[in-house]
Amino acid sequence: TKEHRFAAVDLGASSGRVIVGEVAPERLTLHEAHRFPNQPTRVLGTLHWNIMSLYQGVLNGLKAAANRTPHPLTSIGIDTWAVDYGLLAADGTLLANPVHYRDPRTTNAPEKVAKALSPQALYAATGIQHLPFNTVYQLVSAQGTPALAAAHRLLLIPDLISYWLTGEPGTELTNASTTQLIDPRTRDWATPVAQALGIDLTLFPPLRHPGDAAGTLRQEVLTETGLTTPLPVTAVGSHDTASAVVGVPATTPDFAYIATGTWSLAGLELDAPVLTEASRAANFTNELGVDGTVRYLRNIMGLWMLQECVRAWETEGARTGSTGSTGGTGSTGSTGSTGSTNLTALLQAAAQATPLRSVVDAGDPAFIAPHHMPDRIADACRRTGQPVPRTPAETTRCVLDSLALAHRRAIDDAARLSGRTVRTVHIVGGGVHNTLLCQLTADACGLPVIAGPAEAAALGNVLVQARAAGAITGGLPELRSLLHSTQPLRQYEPTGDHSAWDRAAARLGAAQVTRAAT
Ligand code: LFR
Repeated sequence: TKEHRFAAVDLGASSGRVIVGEVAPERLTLHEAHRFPNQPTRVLGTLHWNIMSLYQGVLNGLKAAANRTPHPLTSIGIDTWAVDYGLLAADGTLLANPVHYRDPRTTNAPEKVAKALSPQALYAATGIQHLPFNTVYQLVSAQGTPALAAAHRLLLIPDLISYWLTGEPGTELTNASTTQLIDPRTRDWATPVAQALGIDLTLFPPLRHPGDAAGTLRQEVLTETGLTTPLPVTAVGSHDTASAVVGVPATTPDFAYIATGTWSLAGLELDAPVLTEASRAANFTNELGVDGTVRYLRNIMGLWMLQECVRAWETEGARTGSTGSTGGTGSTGSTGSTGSTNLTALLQAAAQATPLRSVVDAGDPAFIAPHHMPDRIADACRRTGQPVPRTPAETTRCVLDSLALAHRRAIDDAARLSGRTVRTVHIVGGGVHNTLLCQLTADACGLPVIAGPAEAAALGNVLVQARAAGAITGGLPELRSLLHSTQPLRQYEPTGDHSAWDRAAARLGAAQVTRAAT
């Protein structure tokens, strides 16, 4: 049988990668062609993505992919984080460097938006959870700026990369849903929302769906990368979380998933949105998925909290001349940090630390912004009358216990609000490497956890391309069963005293304010 090769471009908040997937019926293997750091830069007070450097990383990755194999690639797919965008002039020029969703420019936007449209009406129309950085808030904050005034077109980040590669503009649906400008029932633009907020929907090029053709590589890209034949780009679930959920190796329908990385996205796959007031109050989102599905989930801070702690300890270590209190050097693995902290040693020490000594609300937007993470965690412990962690190991344990607790809460809430039963929890993404987090999640949920694959987003990206090219057939269950039979997975059984998690949750009780309502 014929083997096909697909390049998955997967850009995450801490690194980008180009991964080649080799696909034949019953076979699926991944090779990482190139990985590069994603480092945002603050300029004159605004936090920006280094979009040109990311694009160069994509070109280098495609070149590495072309060199890796004498066999031609069948197509390329692109997925990245959500909500952010570039503005283009009529001639296609990028008018401003895209702003990072962690930039605080949207701080006052929710209040402004609420004056035009109540949070209830906005949720009923879009089903999207309140996150201060949703594209609607970014656009409302940008109103009156020269770049937006001059803009002819808006491209979400994966669509921008795709446009630069092919010259063909489009708006991929799964990611478009994170703008908070899509109606999840019609899976089309929520025109009344845009009108109420003064957002010009004609800025967005027409919608594309995962599996649609999205153009072919421009000659300049072929020259730059050494790729020879005309090569198509295929739209995939261009929101990384959409691709990661395709990459969940579930074999039964009663599963919950946690897509881990910088964020933990925990919830269920549904076939219709839940737009109830209870769902809004619990701040659940209805992002659109591949094949008509809905990603019913809540955003939890994720490994960002640990990455930021490690960054703070390393800065402190550099200042005091020590190598950090965990000592030694080594790989920091999936935290994405490249400093001197030995993450393995830190996680071992955290595993030995007192369980559930203190927990914080890992859904609290107070943890979104960069800097001072250990201090913010200490403050949260103090505010809730819990002991303040004294060492990096204790802080790490606090973060992982808190993430596990938030995973459990999100899965319980999602099941209750959608009337579904959960029997298995799948963890995919970078957090799969964090065995302590996986075990704590199994313990907190009181359910078996199946961990893997770590590169779920790239796999979901490859699978959607492979199906569009006719290399494989079937719906999500068939794609997932291919993952189940080809990818290494690890199962964690729940251990320990389950009631300890109930008591820890109770300590947070009142602190876990209902985000949507505030
Ligand atoms: C994960 C992710 C989340 C989104 C956040 C910001 O990488 O895409 O789904 O809420 O990043 O875009």
